Amino acid sequence: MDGEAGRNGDRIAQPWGERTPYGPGADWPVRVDQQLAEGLDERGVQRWVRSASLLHSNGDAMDIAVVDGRIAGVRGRADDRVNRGRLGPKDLFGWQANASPDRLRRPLVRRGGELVETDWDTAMGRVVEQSQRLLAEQGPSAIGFYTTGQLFSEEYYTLAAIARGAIGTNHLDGNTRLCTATAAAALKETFACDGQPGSYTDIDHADVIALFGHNMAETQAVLWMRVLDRLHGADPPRLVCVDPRDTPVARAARDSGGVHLAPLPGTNLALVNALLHEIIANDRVDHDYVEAHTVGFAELEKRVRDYPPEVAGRICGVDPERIREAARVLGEARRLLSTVLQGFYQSHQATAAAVQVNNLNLVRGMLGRPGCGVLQMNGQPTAENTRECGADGDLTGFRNWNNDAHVAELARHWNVDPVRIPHMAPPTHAMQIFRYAEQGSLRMLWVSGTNPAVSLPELARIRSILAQERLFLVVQDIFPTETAQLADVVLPAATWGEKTGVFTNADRTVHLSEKAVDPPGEARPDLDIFLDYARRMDFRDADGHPFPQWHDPESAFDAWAACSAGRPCDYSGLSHEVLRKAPSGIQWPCTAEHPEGTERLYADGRFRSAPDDCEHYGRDLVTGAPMEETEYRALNPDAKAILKAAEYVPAHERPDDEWPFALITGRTIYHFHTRTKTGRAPQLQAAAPDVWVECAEADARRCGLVEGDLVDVTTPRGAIRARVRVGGIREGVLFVPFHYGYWDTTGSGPEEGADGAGRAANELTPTDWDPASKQPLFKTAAARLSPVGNRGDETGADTRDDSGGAP
Ligand SMILES: Nc1nc2c(c(=O)[nH]1)N[C@H]1C(S)=C(S)[C@@H](COP(=O)(O)OP(=O)(O)OC[C@H]3O[C@@H](n4cnc5c(=O)[nH]c(N)nc54)[C@H](O)[C@@H]3O)O[C@H]1N2
Ligand SMILES: Nc1nc2c(c(=O)[nH]1)N[C@H]1C(S)=C(S)[C@@H](COP(=O)(O)OP(=O)(O)OC[C@H]3O[C@@H](n4cnc5c(=O)[nH]c(N)nc54)[C@H](O)[C@@H]3O)O[C@H]1N2
Ligand SMILES: [Mo]
Repeated sequence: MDGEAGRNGDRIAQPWGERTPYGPGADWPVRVDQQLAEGLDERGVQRWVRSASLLHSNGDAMDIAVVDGRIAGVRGRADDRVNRGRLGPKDLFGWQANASPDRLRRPLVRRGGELVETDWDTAMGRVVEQSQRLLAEQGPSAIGFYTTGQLFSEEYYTLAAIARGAIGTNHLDGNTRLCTATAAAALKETFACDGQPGSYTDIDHADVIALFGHNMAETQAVLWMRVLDRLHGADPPRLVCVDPRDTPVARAARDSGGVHLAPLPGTNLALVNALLHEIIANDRVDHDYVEAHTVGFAELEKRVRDYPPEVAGRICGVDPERIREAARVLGEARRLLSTVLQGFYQSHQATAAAVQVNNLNLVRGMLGRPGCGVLQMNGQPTAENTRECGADGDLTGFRNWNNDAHVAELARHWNVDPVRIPHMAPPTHAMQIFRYAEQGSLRMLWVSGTNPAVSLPELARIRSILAQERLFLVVQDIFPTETAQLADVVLPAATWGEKTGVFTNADRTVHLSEKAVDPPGEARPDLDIFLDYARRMDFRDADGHPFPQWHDPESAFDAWAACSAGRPCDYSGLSHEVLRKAPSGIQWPCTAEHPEGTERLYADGRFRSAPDDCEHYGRDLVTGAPMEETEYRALNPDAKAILKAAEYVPAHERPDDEWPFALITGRTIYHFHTRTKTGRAPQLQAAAPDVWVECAEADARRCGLVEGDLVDVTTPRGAIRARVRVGGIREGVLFVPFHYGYWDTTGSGPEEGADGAGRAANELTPTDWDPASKQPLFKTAAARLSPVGNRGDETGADTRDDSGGAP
């Protein structure tokens, strides 16, 4: 399928394609990427249907090619502000998974221990019967929902209304807890409200771009193309990269005259505190900005005094001179763009460390102007919408669950009694929902659009929770996943390209994704499934009308837009029709007064942090203890940004004699998560067919290992077997990609890792989370490496040696 049908060369070997250099302040040139089915050329395409990318949070606008009612390829949209026509490898090839022969086509129910096909009436009948029984016997707390960052706004808004407004359970969260909970928490701590301050166009203007625990080259390939094009153009920016691995970002940072810092995993906070120490000690502070727009500077100054580069250098295992050098680059920046992602978010002091990045930009006065911004990144395509719509631990519309006026306002939108909406305690976070299921108080769990039997930590425990007899497990997915195997009822969903809805990327750009083809078999859009459940449950609003009051994507969107009006994530200027006609995606807030949307938040130095307006009163960053309303009023009466400081504390699990390595986990450019889609796209699967473990050359030598050797990686939770990749990581650290579960994506059935052993990284990870955001620690564990004594062969495509497009 590559070659003729794809423009722009072999995008497996050259993931970022050709360079289109540009200089500061110029428009990013257009480059249209396209991939069509083998033998098809453009003239054969019958229809192009508008959509955007679905295998990351970048929001690349694309059109879906349709031939004879089937998806036959994709093309980037030249007009769009996000990608100017470009697509990454996952989007160029991933669409093939839609037509995979093992898509779920009919509902399944468990009968005599086996999952068997059935009709919708039978499957939904079981779900309704269980719900009604549990509501009668135990009340709403017996029921929980665990959803995703991969559905559409309309679907999340509906699910939130059903869970909180109709059932009245507090147990609703998204896999966004594993993903962007810390992004949201860090924004809430600094700005007292979620909402991405920066814009992707900041890349066009920045003279320094700092990436904190963010392997943008592999995880937001199109945004990285934008950075590469700046690096190849006139007056290029310098990069700062903070990552224990030698990623393409790290290499580009060194080549740009910037700095790569490779701290020991779990020491980010000490490192950023030292950067702040240097910036304050050398008076690189914008005192006017700090004075006019922030509170908390004195405390921050005092706190970071304890972190001179020598101290942080010892904690992080980094040369203090490198820390000084990085602080100089950040301190001399005229336009500083900072980005943060999982290397910071999936750690024990996640929120504390991510907040210090906000502090860096605030003390330098670098916010709300072109090139000056913070991107507390998202990961999943619609994680932003999960948060906005409140299908996670947030109240719909960035409302404050702890503010009765906000709850009442939401109740008015839904036309339900405010007491029905749980708000006496913070919404239950996902790790706690699983704990309740383990302990037996939660008896029904409805999982939609996520595969926790591969993606949650400590899988042996997760499997035993999900497999319990007493837990009624509903799984709504498009494939027979590891999680679906454990379900009592499996509901077959339609997915991207088969249903219509709205989604929003990491820089608040809203796109409409339209239905291009019919879903397979009896599969139905998630929205239809949720609404069908509501009707069968006969939920009613205060006037006795069926609740939710909406019935299709368009009416659901309009209800959501109305509910968001006046809140920071204001969609009131948007509709399906507006988005269908707009040449490009539009950034919220978008209102009648600002129909073009809003490029940057807080450009006027005004925040949504007034005590009556804010989404959250904040927490103690070290313990996670929530602040009271009165404390918040005293701290921030004038709606400023908050500079919050925190001391470094070591991770709970650190390497020792028995477990000598620090284990981190993450991603490769070719796969998305548990590979349910990318594992079914032949080019992507061939590029990275099986799990591997990355280790430093010195460590390999010490263990007597060479490239391709088979090893067991063991932690106190479990073991996996993988082939060794040597190099590209700091000594003492191991990296395992988390994409590989046991279910075969190419045929249909169980498949195991090299040599028959387990291969999911989460067999190894601990049940532990950041106290503020409650995000699990996928990047902190202590591990052991033992050779299996079987000399290996190839480990698959290797992005380390890929210089395609690298500067
Ligand atoms: N190809 C691809 N792209 C994706 C996805 C995918 O599965 N595949 N998933 C999407 C989603 S949902 C997400 S959330 C994003 C995630 O995007 P990223 O956060 O960029 O991806 P990760 O590989 O999880 O982690 C980033 C880096 O953190 C580093 N790291 C590990 N521990 C530490 C530490 O203690 N400190 C520091 N400073 N760095 C550390 C790792 O070495 C890794 O290079 O990607 C999105 N895009
Ligand atoms: N060790 C380790 N673990 C991690 C991470 C890590 O870095 N390391 N990262 C974490 C992060 S950031 C994330 S985001 C999670 C991701 O973890 P998951 O959410 O479990 O990963 P996915 O494979 O994306 O699961 C999405 C599921 O939804 C299904 N699906 C796709 N489209 C639709 C649809 O339209 N409707 C429905 N109903 N289903 C659909 C897919 O088939 C798939 O089974 O993993 C987390 N786990
Ligand atoms: Mo994520």
